[in-house]
Amino acid sequence: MALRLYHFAACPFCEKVRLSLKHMGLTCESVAIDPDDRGRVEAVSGQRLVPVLCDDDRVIPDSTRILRYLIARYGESNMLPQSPADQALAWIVEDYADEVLGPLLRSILEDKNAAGGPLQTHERRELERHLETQFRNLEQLFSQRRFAFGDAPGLADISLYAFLGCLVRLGKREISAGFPHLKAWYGRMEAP
Ligand SMILES: N[C@@H](CCC(=O)N[C@@H](CS)C(=O)NCC(=O)O)C(=O)O
Repeated sequence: MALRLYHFAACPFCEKVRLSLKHMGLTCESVAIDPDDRGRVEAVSGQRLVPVLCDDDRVIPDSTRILRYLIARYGESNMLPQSPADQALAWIVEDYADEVLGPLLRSILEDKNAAGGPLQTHERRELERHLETQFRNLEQLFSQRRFAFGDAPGLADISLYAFLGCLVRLGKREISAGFPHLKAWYGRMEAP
């Protein structure tokens, strides 16, 4: 096994893979990419998006495909809950983080709408409302559980944390005290 990850720091999809590799106890060579120069990513994978994982001569683009590959190849390593139904839900949360939180947070952080234009006031208000709804749902979840599927973090927590962490770090925003259980979960995820 010789794992190599092409990535850059501010990418939440890359963060999800970095955190998962660490959680699984897998060591990996890091190839830090300049977001404005995709030459090395294109050369190795034939496309420009990061993350890309290489495992010897196998090349895997896309964070979800990478995670599915790592779990299938190297074992679940506490990434997935026990029951098959909960495992399916964990992958559904992973997809939710990519497809709902990802675009929402990106629009808010970059102040751009889906078409790439500047946000109008009413669009910004609508996005903040949508984010508030996500926070309310997550607050309810973590008011009942320490982590998404019990007492230890796994794929679902890592996926949520990778995206919310971008909002906190890049957007310099805090999880509001109005969401105490979500804030406490975030603190548990931050702990080394
Ligand atoms: N579905 C992909 C999305 C990856 C993605 O959008 N990566 C961004 C960085 S966060 C990127 O490389 N964007 C470059 C571009 O859009 O040209 C995944 O899960 O890995």
